[in-house]
Amino acid sequence: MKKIIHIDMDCFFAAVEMRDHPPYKDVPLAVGGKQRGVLTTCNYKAREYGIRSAMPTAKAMQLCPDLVVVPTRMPVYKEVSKKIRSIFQRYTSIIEPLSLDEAYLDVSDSSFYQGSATKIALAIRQDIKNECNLTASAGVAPLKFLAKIASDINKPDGQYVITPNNVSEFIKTLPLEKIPGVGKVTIKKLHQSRLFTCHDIQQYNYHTLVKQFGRFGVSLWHRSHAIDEREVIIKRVRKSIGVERTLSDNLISEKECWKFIQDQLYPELQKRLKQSSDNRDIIKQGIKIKFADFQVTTIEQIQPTVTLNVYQTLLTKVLERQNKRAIRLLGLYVTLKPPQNDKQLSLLPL
Ligand code: TTP
Ligand code: MG
Repeated sequence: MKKIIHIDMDCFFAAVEMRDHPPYKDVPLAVGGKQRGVLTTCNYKAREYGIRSAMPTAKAMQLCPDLVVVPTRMPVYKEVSKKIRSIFQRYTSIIEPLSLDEAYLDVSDSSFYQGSATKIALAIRQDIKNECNLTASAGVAPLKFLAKIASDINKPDGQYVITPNNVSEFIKTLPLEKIPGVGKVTIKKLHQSRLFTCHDIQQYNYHTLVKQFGRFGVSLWHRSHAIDEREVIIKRVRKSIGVERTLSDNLISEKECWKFIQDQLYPELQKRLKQSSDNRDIIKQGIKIKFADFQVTTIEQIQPTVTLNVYQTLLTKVLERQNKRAIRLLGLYVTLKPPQNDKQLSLLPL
């Protein structure tokens, strides 16, 4: 059995702001927003009012008129992120960062604290506290997805351990929406089939599940039986090459988007493709869009050679999902054929 730790900083951007401006500690605080009108995150005081990441600032202000909104300071967060990764390195070299504030660590072979993952997690959190003056939460489990779920249980500034002996008991009552990758749409469908917990999936007919949910059903069946064979991957195999831009002014019309793609993104993508040392075949062309409310959507088409025309078709199609929302980020990418020895990666995301 592996020993995996998932570490996740508490209200990361907001915590950094409170650390650097102590008066913010006592007020509801959110980060981001003013200009673009959307929040990246907020502190726990603000969460008491129902404020959440990706919420429009106007809505947050309605919920809490005293909310203090400060701009993001990405370079500072990146610096902290580097620092916490250097702390992780003290305990294991098998580290898989998921974002600036989150990582999986495999400590199965670590000799620190007689190999106690619980104590290693405590030590890491203590180091972060001492050296960054910030708090982190941790989850410890024999499987990746359980470690991630566990890190949320005693948040903030806490940790939760699922021992190999406790796995099956823990899984039984686990609500399906807690499984990373199960989103709002899927959960609705699952509930319609009267599937609420992993135990429900265990009792369900495998073939019916796969018929209803396709490949996703297979992954869900695995997770619900406590199967997650994913390793903590130090360096990911590149699955795509792309360029994306957060726009200084949100775009609205298809025409504006198309101009931006033609003039900026497409030439840049071509440059990247030329520079790329990955000499792998292309499978698909795709477009990524982030709307003003932070919802991200992508659209792809199988296409072994990159052409501008295909991007035009995809743009028209993807904007059918716009619903009058402005666009804050546009990206073009291609997906690459995996190298021959690349193992089949799991279907459920991290
Ligand atoms: P999260 O770990 O999702 O959130 P958090 O650390 O703020 O809060 P929690 O205590 O619940 O872990 O995200 C980490 C940081 O990423 C967050 O501080 C801000 C940033 N972020 C965005 O910029 N946009 C987003 O939509 C989200 C969800 C996060
Ligand atoms: Mg976090």
